[in-house]
Amino acid sequence: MPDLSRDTLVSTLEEIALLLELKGENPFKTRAYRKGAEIVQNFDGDIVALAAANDLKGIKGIGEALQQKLHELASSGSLAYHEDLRAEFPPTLFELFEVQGLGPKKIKALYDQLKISSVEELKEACQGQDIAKLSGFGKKTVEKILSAISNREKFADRFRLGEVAPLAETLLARLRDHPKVSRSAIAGSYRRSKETLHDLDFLVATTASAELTKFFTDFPEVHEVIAHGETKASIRLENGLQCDLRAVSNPHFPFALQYFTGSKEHNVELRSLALKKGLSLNEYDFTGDSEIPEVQEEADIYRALGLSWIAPELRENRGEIEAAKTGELPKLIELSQLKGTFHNHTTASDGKNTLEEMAEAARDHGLQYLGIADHSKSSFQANGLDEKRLSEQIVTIQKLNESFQDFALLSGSEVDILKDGSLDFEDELLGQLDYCVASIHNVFNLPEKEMTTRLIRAMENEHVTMLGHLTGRLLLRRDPYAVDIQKIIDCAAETRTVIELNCNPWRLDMDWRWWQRARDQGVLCAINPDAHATEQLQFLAYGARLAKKGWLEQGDVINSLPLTELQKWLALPKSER
Ligand code: DGT
Ligand code: CA
Ligand code: CA
Ligand code: ZN
Repeated sequence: MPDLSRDTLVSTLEEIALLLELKGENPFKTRAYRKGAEIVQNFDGDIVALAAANDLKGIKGIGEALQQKLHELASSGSLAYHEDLRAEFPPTLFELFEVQGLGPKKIKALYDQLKISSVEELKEACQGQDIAKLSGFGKKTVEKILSAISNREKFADRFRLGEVAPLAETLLARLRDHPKVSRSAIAGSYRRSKETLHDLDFLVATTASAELTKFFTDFPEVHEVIAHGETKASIRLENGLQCDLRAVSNPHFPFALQYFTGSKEHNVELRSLALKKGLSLNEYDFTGDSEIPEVQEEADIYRALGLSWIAPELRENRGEIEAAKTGELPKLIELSQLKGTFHNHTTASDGKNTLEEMAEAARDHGLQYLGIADHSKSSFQANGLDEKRLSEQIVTIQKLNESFQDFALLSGSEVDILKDGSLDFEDELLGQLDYCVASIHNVFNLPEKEMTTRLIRAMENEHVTMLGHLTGRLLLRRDPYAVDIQKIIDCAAETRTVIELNCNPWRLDMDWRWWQRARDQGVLCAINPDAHATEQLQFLAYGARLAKKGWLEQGDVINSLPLTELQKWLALPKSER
């Protein structure tokens, strides 16, 4: 079954409604699709599975025609009716759908009245006078559209780590398994675990480079061959991602791996260190007047320069070379050291799996505890729990826990931080939980000062164990909201509030660039997948990678504690943690 989300069903129906509207079709028909989208959005249950099983009969507001279309979409991953409709419009029109803040009404006005059917045309219009004639396009709106367009340009050629990782590993395995490849790796920003990437830099050691570049450009995923030479090739995949391959000899491999892992800034420092030792370092080898060190693997290069091997995540020229000189590199946290997690959802709010299913998946992952933090009542769009449902969940979890050995579910809540910094539940109820994650899910547009005060007020609550997804950013999609992160770190240190490293590949929030500082101030990190389905527990791997990038060690990460120690820690008042 195609891996298709509720969002896809909803956006497809909405798009159909809009296209019918643009065509000037009967408004009843349009309304039926729009209503359908709304019903699918709010349906209490696994609507995707029901649609795939053609089991939508009896759902009010979804007629037979719509049932069939949803079934086709959910079971095959596409819908012929939708594709045909799209084909009636210039393909560039659909770019407009990707501009943040541009809803169906506005797109229709632009298309009908100004004949705008591409982002390029929209940009021109926004810079000129014409657009002011349309109702609903005041100065502020136009500014917002222009900034959304510039965001789109900025992000156009980047990809989220989690979006490329599965494919990257598949392609790497294919190269590794080639009989004429002795070593292989993905270098570049992928190896450094950057949160977003421009391209993938594959590297192989081989004696048959021409055969390998051909093998690479013949991959079935290739959309376009950008360059194809004897030892180098570049391809673009169907999803737009560029992949480079360099084929080198086995002795050159460690040098190429070091060089193409980057970062550029790290390499500049390293080369100047080499020069001081009378060695010149490039992507092939060491040269120079000094004795040439023997190099079998990457660590030998660092050792030759008087450094311990530096984990790729740290190679951003943020003090790692100095630390490697003095033997003060951190002993980085490992995925295998995580014993549990706190921020996870179930079908009680907007998750896809039940408590039992989530618990089973967590045990399969080898975790000792799984924290359940479903949404609170203000997040009604996510079916947040009210006081009664949360109290019931606490009891259910207690009962379930009686059936486990060496494993426990923890009762938590992802409680909404309201606009003024107060919480969505009273202290009395929060006090009955094992812990609580406090997050912002609405009113994102406060000025920085107010937003910071809002978060600080939440942290000052004794029951707030940790802050969830600190800045609300969605990588390559939505900017972080305005917040003074240094002040938040100060307050976290003072109030002993943990800060989450949200591992959802869209978030990876708090940003890795802040963790070193937070750790220095004694702030603890919780690596949380924010799992909305059992398979999303795998996001922990991205969290571990980004935690490394933030220089974190086992002792900085609260969910590296084994269950019994964690329970003792949770039982302490915040001031003693
Ligand atoms: P990105 O933009 O996500 O692909 O980031 P990277 O770091 O993967 O950048 P990329 O693919 O352009 O190059 C991979 C590595 O190769 C880079 O991190 C360092 C090295 N490199 C590439 N070009 C240069 C250069 O002109 N000078 C130096 N020193 N290093 C370079
Ligand atoms: Ca790259
Ligand atoms: Ca590259
Ligand atoms: Zn959340």
